[in-house]
Amino acid sequence: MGSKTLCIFIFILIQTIAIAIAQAAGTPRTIEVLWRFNVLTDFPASAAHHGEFQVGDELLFKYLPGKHNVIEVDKNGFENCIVPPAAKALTSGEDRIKLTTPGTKWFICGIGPHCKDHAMKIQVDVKGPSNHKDIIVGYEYGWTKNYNYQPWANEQIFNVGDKLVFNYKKGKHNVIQVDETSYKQCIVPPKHEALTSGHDEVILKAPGGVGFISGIGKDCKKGMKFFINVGDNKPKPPVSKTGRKIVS
Ligand SMILES: [Cu+2]
Repeated sequence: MGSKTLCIFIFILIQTIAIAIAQAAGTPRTIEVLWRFNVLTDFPASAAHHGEFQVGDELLFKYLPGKHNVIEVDKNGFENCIVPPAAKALTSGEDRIKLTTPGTKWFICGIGPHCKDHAMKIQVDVKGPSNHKDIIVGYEYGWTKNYNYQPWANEQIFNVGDKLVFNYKKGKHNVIQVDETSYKQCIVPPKHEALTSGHDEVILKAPGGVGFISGIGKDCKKGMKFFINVGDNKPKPPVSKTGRKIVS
C-alpha cells in the first residue's frame, strides 16, 4: 500500500469515526424539507425517518427561488393559511430554520393559494432536551444467573422516566415487577405480568420502591432480583460530601 493510499485510508477512517461519535452524541442535525405542493402529506413520512426533532436541529427548506417562500406562523395561521401582516418570509430557496425551543412549530408557503389549495404547510413537533437515561441491567452481563444484582442496583441512580433494559436469552429468564416482600422472599405474585422478550424495557413511571425478579426456576434465589428506589426527578437540595443534607 503506497503512502498516499494509506493517507486516504486513514482520512476516511477518521471521518467514519467522527460521524459515528456525532450520531451517538445526538448532535444537532439538518433535516431537508422538499418544499413543494402537498408537502403536508409528504413530510410526515420523511420526518418519521429522522425520528424525533430535537431542540438544536435545523430545517432546510429547498425549492426553486421565486416559486415559493417559507413563513413561520401560529396554529391558526397553519390551519387557515393566514399570512400574518408582519410576517418575515424566507425566500432564498435554501432557507435554514433552527429549532431553538421545544413545542410545535408551523410553516406555510405564503405565495398565492399554495397553502390553502396545494397543502404547502407543515407542522413540526420539537422535543426538549431529555435527561431520562437508559439503564442496562447488569451492564454487559445482562440479566443472568450467578450475578448479584443488588450491589449493581445500589450503584445506580433511578429517576422517574428512566428506562431499565433487561437483556437475556429469550425463554431462559423473565422479568416480573414485584413489591419488597416478594423481592425479599422470591415470591412470584399470583397476579403478575411477566416480560419475556429477551430485550425487555421498563420505564420507571412512579417514584418509590420497586423490585424486579426473574420468575423462572431458581433464578431469583440465584441472585436474579433487585430492589430500587425511584426518585421523583425533582431538583434536590445540595448534599454534602458526607451525605448529609446541608441545612441553611
Ligand atoms: Cu408555494
